[in-house]
Amino acid sequence: MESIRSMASQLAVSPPLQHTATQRRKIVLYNPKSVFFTMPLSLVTVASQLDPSRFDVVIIDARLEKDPVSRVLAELKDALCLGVTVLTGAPIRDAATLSAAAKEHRPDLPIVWGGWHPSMFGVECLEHPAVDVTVQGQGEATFSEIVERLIAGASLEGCAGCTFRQPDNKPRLNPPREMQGFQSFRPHNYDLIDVERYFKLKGRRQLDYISSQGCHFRCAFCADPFVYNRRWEGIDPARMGEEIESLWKRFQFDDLNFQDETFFTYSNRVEAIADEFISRKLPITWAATMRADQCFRMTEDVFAKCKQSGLRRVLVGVESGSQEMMDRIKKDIKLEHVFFAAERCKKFDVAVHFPFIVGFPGETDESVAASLDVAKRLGEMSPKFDTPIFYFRAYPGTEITQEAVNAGFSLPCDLEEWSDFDFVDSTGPWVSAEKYRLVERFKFYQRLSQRGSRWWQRPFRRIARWRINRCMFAWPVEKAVSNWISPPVELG
Ligand code: B12
Ligand code: SF4
Repeated sequence: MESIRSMASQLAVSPPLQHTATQRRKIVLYNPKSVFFTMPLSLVTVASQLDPSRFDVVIIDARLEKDPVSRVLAELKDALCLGVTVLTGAPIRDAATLSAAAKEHRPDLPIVWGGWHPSMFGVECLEHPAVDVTVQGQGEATFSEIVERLIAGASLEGCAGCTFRQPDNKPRLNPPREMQGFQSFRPHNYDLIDVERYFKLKGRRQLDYISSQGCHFRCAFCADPFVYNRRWEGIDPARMGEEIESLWKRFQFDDLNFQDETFFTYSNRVEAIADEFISRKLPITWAATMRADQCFRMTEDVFAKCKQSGLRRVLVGVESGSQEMMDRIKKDIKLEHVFFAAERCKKFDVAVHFPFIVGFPGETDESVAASLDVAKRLGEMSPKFDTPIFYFRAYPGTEITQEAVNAGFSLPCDLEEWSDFDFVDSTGPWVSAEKYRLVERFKFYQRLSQRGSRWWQRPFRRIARWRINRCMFAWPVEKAVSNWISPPVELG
């Protein structure tokens, strides 16, 4: 890939295309390559806000295309602008390459980046010579205004929630846009994506849906408090019931996967949503994210209603098995809440993902050991519980990352370095080789003891359980055998 840095030096901005007021406009939106086949809801939400009687929106998802760049270029001929959604890490590289190709093809085309990375690095993203505008935070209203200004040939000066390149190439940061009630936006238009293709790629008829944005909490490892200012906005249950029923009639999905950061924010809202599903007799299951303290505060009756309405699985972030570490990362959850949630989910036969994070800056061996111990105890409670363990990465926009920077840790300094900053198989500098080995072996034996169902794994399951119980991972011959029979997949 051509160096992003060298391209930055050739920076030149062309004025946006001038269009007549009555012409129907085409907008092209791009979702970079990534792992998993979650539907590109970021683009669907932004695009749904544009009046369909005035705009033709084309969403191109790199995950669905053999040659995404050619596909985008073919759509650009008469487009008003190109919008790209950008997460931190590898998606930046794809977004940068695509944007450079688009600009070369249509030098007059305004290119807008939105999403989590440009929300935190609005000015820095403009170092890429092809990027003209970046959007910070919620994108619906900001993008609509950008589009209207492009049609009018007006400057983006004062357009809240975005940063843009001025004619002299200097970035201009506009004031932030006040977060708007999610309810006030148009319903999400799933006609903009090929829903059946996602079902096929996921291997199940599972619809992704977002019912709220933001979060009231303050976890020090999460960027949400920075991007959404601890605000939360959700769609009303009645509207959700109507929307989801009509989506079900069209797509006949059997599972609904809520992508909300904190779906269970208000217990009365969750109860009303469950009532909607029950009264409409929707034959679906659903999954969502829930904090352990939210489960603790929720009455058993409401939880029972959730189960009755199809609740299949929740994701409950534990993060650490050490209360001291939980307090340091401002999780505002007690370990008792975690076990309370586990007992309740077990009682109602609801599956749980309990993710952990190890390797926070300065984390002690005892704290890591406490996390492994809690992961072990939760894993033993139900075959429907799993406890994935991730390593802390200094994602931008978080308090812990800021503390690490203050203590001398250097973050990537440009887009190219941020493109290499990814979660796959990587740890931060706070995890020693020894700690890494311990955690990886724990993960291997826990997986083997809980889910090792292949013929050659079965005899090893008891040994794996014995090892987990005693935390004895020396001479991992089972791991060597496993790697020999079924070599780990290399991520390309
Ligand atoms: C689905 C999802 C994914 C999917 C990606 C889907 C895709 N687009 O390809 C997958 C599973 C691949 C994924 C992976 C990861 N994810 Co993820 N993911 C999510 C999740 C749960 C939902 C995203 C979504 O659809 N949101 C709904 C839409 C409506 O909200 P939105 O994306 O914020 O979009 C709004 C604005 O950002 C803006 N906007 C967004 N795009 C655009 C584009 C334009 C042109 C404009 C104008 C505006 C705009 O407007 C939108 C509407 O208001 C979010 C949490 C969340 N609820 O947002 C985390 C989240 C985005 N993921 C996150 C993380 C940390 C990860 C992982 C590192 C997790 C891990 N440890 O494995 C990986 C790695 C990502 C990578 N580098 O490849 C972080 C953010 C990281 C970051 N700085 O970029 C989030 C916020 C979770 C969190 N709180 O930590 N993820
Ligand atoms: S980790 Fe979850 S609960 Fe904590 S601030 Fe982020 S979104 Fe909110």
